[in-house]
Amino acid sequence: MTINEEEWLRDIEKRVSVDFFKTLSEASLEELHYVFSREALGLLKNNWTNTMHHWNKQKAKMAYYFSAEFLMGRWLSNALINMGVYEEAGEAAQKLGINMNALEEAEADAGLGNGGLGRLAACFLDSLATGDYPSMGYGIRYRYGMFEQKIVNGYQVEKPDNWLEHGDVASIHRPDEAVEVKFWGRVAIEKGKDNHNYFHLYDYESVIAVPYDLPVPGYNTKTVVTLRLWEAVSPDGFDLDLFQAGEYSRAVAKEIQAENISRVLYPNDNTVGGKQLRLRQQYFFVSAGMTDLIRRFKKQWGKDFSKLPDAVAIQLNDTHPVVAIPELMRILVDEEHLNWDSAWQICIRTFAYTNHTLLAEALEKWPINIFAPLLPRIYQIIEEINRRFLHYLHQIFPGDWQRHKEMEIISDGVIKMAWLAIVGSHSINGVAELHTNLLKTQELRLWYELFPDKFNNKTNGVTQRRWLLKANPALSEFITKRIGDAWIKDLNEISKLEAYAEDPTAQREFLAIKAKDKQILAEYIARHNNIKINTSSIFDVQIKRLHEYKRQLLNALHIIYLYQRLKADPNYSIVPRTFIFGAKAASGYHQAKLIIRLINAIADVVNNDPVVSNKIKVVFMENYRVSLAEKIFPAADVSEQISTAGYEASGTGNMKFMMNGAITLGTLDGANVEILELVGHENAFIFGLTAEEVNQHKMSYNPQQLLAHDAELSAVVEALHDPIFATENIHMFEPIYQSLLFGVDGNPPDKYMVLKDFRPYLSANKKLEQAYLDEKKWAKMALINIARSGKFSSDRTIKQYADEIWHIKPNPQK
Ligand code: B1H
Repeated sequence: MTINEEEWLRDIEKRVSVDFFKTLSEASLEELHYVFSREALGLLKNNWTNTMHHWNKQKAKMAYYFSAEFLMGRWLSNALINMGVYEEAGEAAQKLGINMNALEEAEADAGLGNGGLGRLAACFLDSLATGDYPSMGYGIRYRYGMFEQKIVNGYQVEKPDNWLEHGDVASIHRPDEAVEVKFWGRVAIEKGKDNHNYFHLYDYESVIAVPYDLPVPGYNTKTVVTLRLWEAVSPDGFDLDLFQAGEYSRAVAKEIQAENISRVLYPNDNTVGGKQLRLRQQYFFVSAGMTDLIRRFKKQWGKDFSKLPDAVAIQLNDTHPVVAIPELMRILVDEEHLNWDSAWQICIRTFAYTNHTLLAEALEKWPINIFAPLLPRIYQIIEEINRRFLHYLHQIFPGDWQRHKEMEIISDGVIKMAWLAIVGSHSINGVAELHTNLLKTQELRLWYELFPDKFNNKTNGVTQRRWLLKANPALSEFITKRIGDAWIKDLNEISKLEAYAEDPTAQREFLAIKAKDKQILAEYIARHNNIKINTSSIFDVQIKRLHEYKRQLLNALHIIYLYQRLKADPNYSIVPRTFIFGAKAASGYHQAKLIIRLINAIADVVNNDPVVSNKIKVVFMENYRVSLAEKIFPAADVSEQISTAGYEASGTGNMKFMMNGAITLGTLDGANVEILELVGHENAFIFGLTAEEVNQHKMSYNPQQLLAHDAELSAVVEALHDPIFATENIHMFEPIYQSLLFGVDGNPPDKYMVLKDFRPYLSANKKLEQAYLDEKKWAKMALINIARSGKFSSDRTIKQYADEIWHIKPNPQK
């Protein structure tokens, strides 16, 4: 694709005038960004409509990705890059006296997700479009996304994320395609002429789901995939009579109730809150999406629903959209009058479920007393699914009551959404080899015994187009100069870079690029944190959600250790290091928030100590998000992936670091295991307990005993009570101290084995420092990591989903 610069400039000027009644010089950066984005939309308009027409005409089998989260980040630059007009658009902007960078910075992130799970969905859309796969995403258009994080006196403070403040830059509002979603009400049974029972809902409350379509253009292809996000609106606005009577709050109460459904993203990562509004969100977008895709199916196939599994594949991103299974049953049985057995076979063949976590607190279990009144017919259907399933189980394992009890979909007053997902799908996948194996042998062992053929692995991936090509232009150019640009669409090509791993020119050039990227980040940190950092120090980075299992605390305790050593002996030999953190804690997760406070306390002490601050610095970067991540990954030397083994299902940041030439300092957890398999122990720093050892130690581990034999570690832990760090009062970090030594909230002491892994972590850190001193060796390690990162493209992941689960084929327009 190319753009006609003159035309483009004229259009921009016209749009500014028509949309904002301003001249170019009067327009704000946000307004200019808006018109640029709408202009970019205009560029892909034909490809977009033709993509859908083409697939419709061909009756191509479609994959639908249902997800409560799509963490898209910014749209404009990636769209321009994928369309191949980024440079031309930049030049056009320059002619208007606007810097493309400044324009980009005016765009708010679409932060409609929490972390890895939501970002994975966004990477998948990029890979689906680039791979020409007939597909679509369905989700929720949250009015407020992931909260904005401020750090005030070292504490996290949350502000609403008003991402639509300056308008919706890239999506198309389609009220004419709105659908109705029904909540509450009662179920009526009617005998039909055929003597069958027919069910329908009455006295229900309607909410209207209005779609907004966001185009995701593929790289160097005409394919444009649609992400359809639903907004909730009230069917009849507000109550005019009450309003006339002066009862303003009551007049709008119903409207607000409806709109609350898509008001805000729940900021929980790897935990569930069990709130009724969350269930309303789930059913809302799932029901709207199902209605929408059935409508599309019928246009092509009429009422021949036996064709549904050949026309449609639905991927359920974790259990959040699992009500889709009983919802499809409801549509097929109640509305389309199929018999139960045929409908059920269609369901199983249509759905596939991805599990993203082994954490118990993330498993969704809906209390019947919340679920049944809100979705009475859906509840009945789940009861029937459960009844039939137990009957089946009884035939396979007669008399094995213990097993039946553990596998019941409804028991102890709750509905187990993961069980429903497994029973109602033909595919269940984990997101990394280790994770899938743990599912099979532990968490889902009974299910694996029952349905071994349903289980499979799909190791996660990330799109190299955002995380390398866009985020790190200098490194991208370095790569393309040597091996050509085929890696942009086929990351396996990047293995050709390995020929340069020992090439002195390549090594020197790589180090120069890394130095430059570090300089850029250092300037950002100087501006935002007012901290001056040493750009030749090791940039050691841990950026991810804050969770105890991810063990930011281990990293923090290591810094306290270094501080104490340096204080005791100013000549203690250490390679200068900058510890960089970025993390949001769920608003209700007190322990996680306190760890943020601790990191900031350590930063204050370390950065202001005249001796220590020459050797180490600590930076906590506020409001970690996709656009900030794009600035950090290129500048990293070290990738901290230090979760307690067995807890991080996969991780995807680990892959982004690898592509950008950072070396993994990590445990044998999630996809780290697969990174290690590829690069070997010579090119990664691996330490700590294995998942198996973590399990074995669970019963016997006693951190107090461990501290009794380790005076240095003991001093590190005691620092939590030291007024040097605990400046407000010496008890401020008591909950962290308690959790390490005694356990809190019914958890065992040091549940995540931070202290157990401390010494091994220390040794790995020492080795890493030594390796860093040898520049050439380090450059070689980094280049090998980049060259072997091909596996971790989401293009590979999507191809596996397409070939092995969805059975769909690339289908580009001619
Ligand atoms: C992951 C979640 C998650 N796993 C519940 N589970 C949520 C669970 O709002 N909720 O209720 C939100 C998110 N997120 C992550 O998925 C894993 O921890 C990562 O290891 C993995 O890389 C990522 C993508 O598979």
